[in-house]
This record gives sequence, C-alpha cells and structure tokens, in this order.
Amino acid sequence: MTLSEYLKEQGVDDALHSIFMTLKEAVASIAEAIKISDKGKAGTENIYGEEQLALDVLSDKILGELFKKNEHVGLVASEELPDEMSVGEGEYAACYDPLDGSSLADVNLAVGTIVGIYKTDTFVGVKGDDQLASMIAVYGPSTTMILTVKKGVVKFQMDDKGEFVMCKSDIQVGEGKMFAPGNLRASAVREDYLKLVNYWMKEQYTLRYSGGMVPDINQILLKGKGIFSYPGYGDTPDGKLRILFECAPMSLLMEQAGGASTDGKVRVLEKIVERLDQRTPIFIGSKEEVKRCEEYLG
Ligand code: P6P
Repeated sequence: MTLSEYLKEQGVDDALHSIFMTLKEAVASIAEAIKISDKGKAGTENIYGEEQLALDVLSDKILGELFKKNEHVGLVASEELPDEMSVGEGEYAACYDPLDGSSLADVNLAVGTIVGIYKTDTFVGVKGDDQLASMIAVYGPSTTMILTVKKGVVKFQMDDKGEFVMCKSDIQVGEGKMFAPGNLRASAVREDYLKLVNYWMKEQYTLRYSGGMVPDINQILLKGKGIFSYPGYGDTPDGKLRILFECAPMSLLMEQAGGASTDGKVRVLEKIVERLDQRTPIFIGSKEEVKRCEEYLG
C-alpha cells in the first residue's frame, strides 16, 4: 500500500492528503541532497546561535519552497527560521525541523526531518494536542517516514522510484529494557537524574543513544519499547529540545503508538506554545518508563 492509498483509506481530507504528497516530495529531495551535498558549514547561525550546516539551510529551503507551492498551506514555521511565515491563503500550518541532528550527517550517522501539521493562523497559543498529523523521516540505510493522522502510527519506506510503500502498520510501544539517556551531563549536578540513570544501568538496560532524536525515537517506535530522556539543568532548566519543532510531533506519534511523553510532570501535548522557540524537558517512550522518570525526577 502506498502513502496515498493509506491516507485515502483513512478518510483523510484532500488538503491533508495533498500536504502529505508535498512532504513525500520534500523527503525524497532531502534524502538525495544528503547523499550528494556538501556536509560543511553554511557560515550562518540559526536564532538559537547554533551554527547552520549547508544541509540545514538546503533542507529548510526544500521544505519551505514546496509548502509555498501547496495551496492548502498558509503558514509555516521552521526551527531554522527566526519566526513563523505566511506562505499563502491555505488553512493549514506546517512546523518543522528540516534536518534534526544535521551535524551527525558529516560523520555518516542517521539524521531526520520532523513535521507537525495544524489548522491555525498562528503557532503562538497552540498545543501539541491540536496537531492533525505529525511525521518523522529518517535518512539512514533507507529513507523512511513514520506518521500519524491520529488513527494509529504507520511506517513507509521509499522505494527506488521515490514512492513510499507501507512496511509496518499499527506500530505499538510496550515495555522493555532499552534507554536513550540524553543530556547525561545533567547527572553531574542533578542527583535525581544520576539515580535514574543508575537504575537503568543496574537493571542492565540496553543503551541506544545516537545523538539524533529522530533515529532514537524511531528506534523506540520500531522496537516497541524504551525510553528517551532529555532533562534540563542549571541555566537551561528546560533543556534544549523545542516543543513545536521536535517534542510535540514526536509526542503525538508516541501517544498514538500507546506510549507516553511528559516533561516530568505534564503531558508534552498539553503544553501551550507561548513562544516558537520554547523548550521543554522530555521523557518519552514506554508508559511505565515515563512514569519511572516522573517518580525519580518529581
Ligand atoms: P546533546 C540534535 O542536535 C538534537 O537537537 C536532538 O536531535 C538530539 O536528541 C539532541 O540534540 C542531542 O543533544 O546534548 O546530546 O548533543
């Protein structure tokens, strides 16, 4: 079953179907760009002061231009741009991290694209629960998309003709001993995080942390188990991961797959986005593991 056939079978409206066709084209182009493009620096910085790579800028350009051409998309926001941008009269809005973990591309590790779709005329004031759909694309040995239109979670793989064919339906996340402990440096000053990481180690959990949130969450979704943690500490109490561009789209996928995602206290999907760059600590994965994080990090 192709992506288009799946979306039609789910009764997705023409506009959302069209937006996913745009995403399919963008993911295929970004996958090609990663293979052939310069992995060097763009000589620019994003609004977070993070050095942009040529690939960051190129991926952002690919998505921006394709969304501009889609009559249903009226608003976009990108992690690589300073603010949200009107791109037409469409009712739908797309927010994205065009190439999350891009610095991993120059050491040939998997990277990804993260997209959330809303029906809104501004992202200020939305919460992740308002998303109509979300998607992650992983550029690894193969190019894949995992997505939800809030009717469960499915995976598609790009074939040699650029078509996306379903390879896993009804993705479910249960329990299991696998952990992806982000921001481990926080355990040097946060006794509670040190205790939590020690628990996972003492219980002989399998460590699976790549430094790329997309492949790390992709792994938890596909293995059907595990926990990804990224706490804050010191002068970054909310960590580094953005609600709008990273945490909300991933949290929708995880909850739709039967997992959970909180900031240590409340569901990430309930958190109101007051600023586009707003960050949040995140504990996402198997339900019982998220509960354990909340107990340890109360
Ligand atoms: P750290 C990549 O830069 C990213 O935004 C996420 O993809 C990843 O999970 C996190 O940052 C890694 O952060 O602090 O381990 O480098």
